Amino acid sequence: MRNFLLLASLALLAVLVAACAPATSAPKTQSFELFMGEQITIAESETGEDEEVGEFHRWEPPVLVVNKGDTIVIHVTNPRKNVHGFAIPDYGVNTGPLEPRGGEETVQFVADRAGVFKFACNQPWDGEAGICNIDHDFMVGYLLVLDR
Ligand SMILES: [Cu+2]
Repeated sequence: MRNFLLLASLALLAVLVAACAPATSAPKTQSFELFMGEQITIAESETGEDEEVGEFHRWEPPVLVVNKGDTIVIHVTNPRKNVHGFAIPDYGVNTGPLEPRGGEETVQFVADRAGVFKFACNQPWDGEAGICNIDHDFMVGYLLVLDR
């Protein structure tokens, strides 16, 4: 009886370990909706009134997590008033310029290398031309490609 309980316990433990182990599923297609977000910052002025002191931009969502081997489809939109663009240089992904107020592009690629890959705006700031914004260098995010 004692041996039976021991074997039953070991079998249960094996089932639990298998259930908790990371899934090794087949590569799949993962789709994302990404856009250039904007946050307006308000602060109290010297007169005590609230005033806008800045606008900050970043990609939303700022982090994408996928598995190595997955096909990644990213639909990128630009709802902002200036031109922006999306690029993942390490993967050779680049939308080119996205027109203000609704420019969009879809990129697709296979995440064939694991690691952390930065994505960014590909349109350097030019205030007079209405391209990007002064906080261009902060318009970054990260693609995390998990090894299987
Ligand atoms: Cu930009």
